[in-house]
Amino acid sequence: MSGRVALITGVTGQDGAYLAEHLISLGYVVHGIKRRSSSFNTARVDHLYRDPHIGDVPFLMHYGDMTDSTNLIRLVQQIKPTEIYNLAAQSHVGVSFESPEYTANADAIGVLRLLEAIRILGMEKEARFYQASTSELYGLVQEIPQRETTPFYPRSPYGVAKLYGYWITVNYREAYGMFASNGILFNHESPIRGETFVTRKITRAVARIEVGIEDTLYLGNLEAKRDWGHAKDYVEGMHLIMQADKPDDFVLATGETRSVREMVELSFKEVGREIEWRGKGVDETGIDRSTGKTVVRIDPTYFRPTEVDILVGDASKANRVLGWKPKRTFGQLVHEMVASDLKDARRELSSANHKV
Ligand code: NDP
Ligand code: GDR
Repeated sequence: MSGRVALITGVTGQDGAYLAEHLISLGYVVHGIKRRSSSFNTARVDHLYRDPHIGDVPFLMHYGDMTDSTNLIRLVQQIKPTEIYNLAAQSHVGVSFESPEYTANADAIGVLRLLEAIRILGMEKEARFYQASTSELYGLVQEIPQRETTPFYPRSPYGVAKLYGYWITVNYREAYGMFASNGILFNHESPIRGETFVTRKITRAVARIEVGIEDTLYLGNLEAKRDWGHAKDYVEGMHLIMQADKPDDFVLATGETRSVREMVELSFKEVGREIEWRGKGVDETGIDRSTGKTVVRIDPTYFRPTEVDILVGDASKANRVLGWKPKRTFGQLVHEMVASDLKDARRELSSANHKV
């Protein structure tokens, strides 16, 4: 279908990159907002880029920032998107305890800025709006599994900022009749997941230990449980949320939960290593059975002042209304992530050997 123009904030992130790819494959023209940086920050979307000087291209990028209202207004005015996906955020829960004010500015007020841009330009009926809401809204356990009706109890500055983003999206839908929807997405991962989120941190360390670049993986809370899905499945869900007959809020999740400890064990298993746990608390270690070497240690700096113990989502509403369900299994996800990190680690090792 022609005439479909998407604007994605946070296009340089994991979800932004997969979503841009998905929308381009569906025939959209995709505009992405990237932040100015002193070094390159577009690695995840470079393969989508074509030189606009050579004619019409389906993917364009613009400088912008969620903390800059005038910039957002100007971009929405220029691009005239039919669908806006607001994925930009300071998305690291741990970092939000270090930078709570910035997190609130980008993740809470940033949502308001974008909604106001649509309203100021009188585009309430032209542009659909998607807000990247999160299972972190549930925080302290109120109900298992968590669904759209489960009460929120965020446990971090990130979660609290996202709570504002969720409700201001609902409010603009009710107050101004906008097509504004929340996707309440549970954790989703992939080979291009940021290196400091726990799944990628684990698969990357496993690969680097396997090829001999590193010897120890340092982690925080091993007992936290998460509902981990594959990011590619979730960006398809985002698009379906925007094609629904009416705006609404949807949980996207797999319905399965696993601990960080299980994630560690499974990832090492991918390279043929079995982990045995010894000690307790911060003295706990993970030993590689075949070599007797310590490969996992606890570092208290990775513990959070307030933790979310367990997340497991019920996505039956998304399945019923949108026909969405995840296609990829957790086992496939871990396999894909370890394989990709092994490739990177081997490449790094061989380029280091060439330099010697
Ligand atoms: P990433 O951290 O990979 O990407 C975040 C994106 O936002 C990056 O493009 C980043 O730019 C950009 N960004 C950050 N701050 C600003 C700012 N002030 N102005 C403009 N852009 C900014 O996150 P994900 O792709 O994993 O997640 C996408 C969204 O979904 C986020 O809002 C996240 O909070 C939310 N979410 C994610 C889940 C997950 O499991 N992945 C689950 C539920 C919700 P740069 O590349 O320059 O850093
Ligand atoms: P999360 O993801 O906080 O769920 O937020 P993350 O992978 O950071 O943490 C998951 C769990 O692992 C525990 N953990 C560690 N986490 C990190 N990052 N590093 C460690 O060394 C470590 N050790 C243990 C954490 O304490 C936590 O319990 C992600 C983000 O993508 C959010 O933007 C998104 O909204 C939610 O998922 C759903």
